Amino acid sequence: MGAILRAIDELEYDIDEMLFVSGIGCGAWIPSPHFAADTLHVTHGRPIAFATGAKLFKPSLKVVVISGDGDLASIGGNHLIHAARRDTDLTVICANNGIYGMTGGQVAASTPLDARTSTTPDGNRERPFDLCRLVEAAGGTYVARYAVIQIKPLIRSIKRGLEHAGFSFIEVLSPCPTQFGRRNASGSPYEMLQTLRANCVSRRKGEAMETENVEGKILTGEFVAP
Ligand SMILES: Cc1ncc(C[n+]2csc(CCOP(=O)(O)OP(=O)(O)O)c2C)c(N)n1
Ligand SMILES: [Mg+2]
Repeated sequence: MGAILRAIDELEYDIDEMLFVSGIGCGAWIPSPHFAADTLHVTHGRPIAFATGAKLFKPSLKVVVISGDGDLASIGGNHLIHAARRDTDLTVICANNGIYGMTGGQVAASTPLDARTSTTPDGNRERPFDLCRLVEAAGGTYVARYAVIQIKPLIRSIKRGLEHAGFSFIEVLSPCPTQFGRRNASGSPYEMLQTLRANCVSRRKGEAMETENVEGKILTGEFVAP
């Protein structure tokens, strides 16, 4: 929330010319009811569909979708890939905690392999989507990933996404100590952030590293940028 508001402030956008759309989940609470702005808080999995309608109705509106990984990439995955394919002029910010947080910690399409969730008590056996690679393959024209602890690059990236005319997608790694951490011996919320920091490698560095050293790391940075 802080990064998004700072990006809007630094761009000196008029928030009255913006619309924030979210689905259902903890991530979806970021704009609504907290932003003093127009927000649509809609059906689970459908914020991109509502946002597309609003954008078509009033093209001058800056339309920003803010929601969770389950909302945008599990139930809402089809809307995500088709908006990317159409290069619809939206900015989609995905708070990825790798789990369905709000509903009790069920497995999501973004849950890491072997991670324990309430529906995978022995560990997740399904491979997760790499959200950025998915959106890139579908045709997104600005695609980036940062963790919540990479605050300056994250703000810069949100600004680029907002300024980009076309489909921009920013995945924000946002750990959930309550539903993910406590099931996976991830330590305190502070320790989860430290682990995240240790595991993030910039895309450029990652590409130059040996394969075995990149394993288990998360690549961050811009994957598609004009
Ligand atoms: C059509 C429909 N299916 C299922 C649900 C129940 N539901 C609400 S939020 C949610 C998952 C939220 O996960 P995510 O989008 O990752 O958000 P988080 O809470 O993790 O931030 C589910 C399954 C619903 N509200 N509507
Ligand atoms: Mg989630």
